[in-house]
Amino acid sequence: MSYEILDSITQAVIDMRFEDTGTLTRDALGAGVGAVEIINGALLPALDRVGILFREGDYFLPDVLMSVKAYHNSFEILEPLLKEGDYKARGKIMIGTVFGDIHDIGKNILSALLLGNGFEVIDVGVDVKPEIFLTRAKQDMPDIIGMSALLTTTMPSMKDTIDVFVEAGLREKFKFIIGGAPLNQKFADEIGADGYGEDAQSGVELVKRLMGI
Ligand code: B12
Repeated sequence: MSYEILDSITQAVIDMRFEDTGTLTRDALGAGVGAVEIINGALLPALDRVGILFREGDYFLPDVLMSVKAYHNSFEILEPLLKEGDYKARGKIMIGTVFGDIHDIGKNILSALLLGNGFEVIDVGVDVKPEIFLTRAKQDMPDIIGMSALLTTTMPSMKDTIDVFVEAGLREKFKFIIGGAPLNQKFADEIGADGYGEDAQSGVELVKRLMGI
């Protein structure tokens, strides 16, 4: 039963039926399917499929945007449920999408899962210049700074950001973690990041490891 509902949500996102995604998500929750299960079992596979349709030229940007809107109609119902975890903050995580890049879906999922796991999250948004990461970090003093990039052309901005902290003599005050589809551990090692998470769940586990939890 739950698999059928998850498949229906996946298909509704792919088909850009943004009103249906909200209704189906509520139905799934009513049937006892968990928020994380809906994200991992329905929403993420849907976006993967949309990505393939886009790459293969079957979908154009407006189609992708409408699918993302359909995704949001589901995710905004799930997000508050993810935040209902233990609220005693276990650490402060700053997260942003790097300069030149406006992809924020992965970043938002990681933020929501971190909140759900009891971390305080400071989301500095998208298209964040290295200097802004530095200014905000000095202001909010997070334990960990997470950077997201979805474009190969914006990956170098991750190194630029770490370099700005090195130049300011503040590199050792913070741990840096990175993620996003084009990245890997090798790239993280090359730019001197403290860790790489291939998906939001591994991002949460990485954060816990770095915090010694
Ligand atoms: C949705 C989307 C868009 C939307 C973004 C909407 C939004 N609000 O984010 C829109 C339509 C705006 C868009 C625009 C563009 N896009 Co786009 N987009 C996508 C698409 C289809 C899905 C991306 C996505 O959200 N995936 C789902 C999320 C959940 O995955 P994720 O971000 O990787 O995150 C997961 C992990 O990586 C990890 N993670 C992510 N961040 C972090 C951070 C940390 C710290 C950690 C630990 C983990 C972590 O956890 C997440 C959950 O598991 C991809 C194709 C694809 N399948 O990847 C193309 C894609 C990324 N886009 C692409 C391109 C080229 C563009 C444009 C340049 C297109 C254009 N010509 O205008 C613009 C760029 C705009 C800009 N300056 O950023 C290319 C990139 C190619 C490349 N090699 O660089 C892709 C791969 C499509 C393709 N096959 O060509 N895009």
